[in-house]
Amino acid sequence: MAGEYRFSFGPWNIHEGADPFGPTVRRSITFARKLKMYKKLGFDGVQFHDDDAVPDMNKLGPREINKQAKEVRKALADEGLTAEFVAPRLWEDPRTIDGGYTSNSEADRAYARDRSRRCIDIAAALDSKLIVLWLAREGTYIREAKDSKVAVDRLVEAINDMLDYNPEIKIAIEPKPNEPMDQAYIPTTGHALALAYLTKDPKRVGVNIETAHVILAGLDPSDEMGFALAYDKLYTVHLNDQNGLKFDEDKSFGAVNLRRAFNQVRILDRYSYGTRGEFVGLDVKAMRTQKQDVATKHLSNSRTIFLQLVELARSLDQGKVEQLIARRDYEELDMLITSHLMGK
Ligand code: 3MF
Ligand code: MG
Repeated sequence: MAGEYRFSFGPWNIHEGADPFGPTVRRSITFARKLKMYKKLGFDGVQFHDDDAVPDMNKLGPREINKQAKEVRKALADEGLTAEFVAPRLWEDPRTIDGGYTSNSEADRAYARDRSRRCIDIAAALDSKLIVLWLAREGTYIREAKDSKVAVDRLVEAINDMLDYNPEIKIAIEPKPNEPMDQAYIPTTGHALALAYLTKDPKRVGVNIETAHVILAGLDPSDEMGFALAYDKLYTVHLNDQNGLKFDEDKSFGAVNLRRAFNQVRILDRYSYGTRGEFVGLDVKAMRTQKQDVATKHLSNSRTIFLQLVELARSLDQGKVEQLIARRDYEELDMLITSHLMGK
């Protein structure tokens, strides 16, 4: 059944290995060289931050931004690749140190909204209609620093501004409960979808669910996906894995908990995820210990695991599952799933 799904990742998923406690351990690979790796690794889609496509965009006017983005579009076409989404990178600028859309400073909020419009321009130039909003610093280190009610009003205002700016785009909010902030304002799928319904065009606002972020919130990734699917709002996913409540690890998909990965694949496959053009997106990092020449295995391995789990989801004896559910024999169902995952 391989080939039914299309996979994507972002250029930041091939990286130099720096962490908060140590410098880079691998050489940088240029964006042009990364593009050449996509197809070989089995990927058709490229996820972008706005400045992955147009570096130094803050120094450029709209015309020059558009010109550079068009060049990237050409480079993608030459490789047979599609731009899946563009995300405004709002968390690195000094003006967004305390959040962009929810900053207490009017001037800084204006910057965040302006940058988001430029991001939308880049998406249009790349022929993508999807904007991902990871609300990195839209939260606080201490409760008293911002007003949480006002923060939500401001998030709605910012999203409305984007929806007005380009009537073609859809926005996928990527919830995450913490890191870099102590508390994020939009920590879960439920928060993101509730926010969507406060905007002026809820039909165009959905979610990007990342496995690790859900685990950090103490929730189950496949249940969060089911929630979004019930609302028809699962615009994309960031599959990876996470070993409990620590820093955001972005491990290879299925590397920590195969059964949890199986259940994500099972719900996606059951509800025909991907058949309306959605990509299976990965957001995975190579281990810091990985050597240069083998530092893309986390990507191809995650894809392989996904496809193997699709086979397992489809070969599960569904009749047996239903029988056991009818009998309420969940102990036996538990055993059936574990045995199936062990190939027994
Ligand atoms: C952070 C993330 C981000 C987002 C990316 C695209 C750097 O935990 O997951 O990756 O996925 O910014 O929105
Ligand atoms: Mg992510």
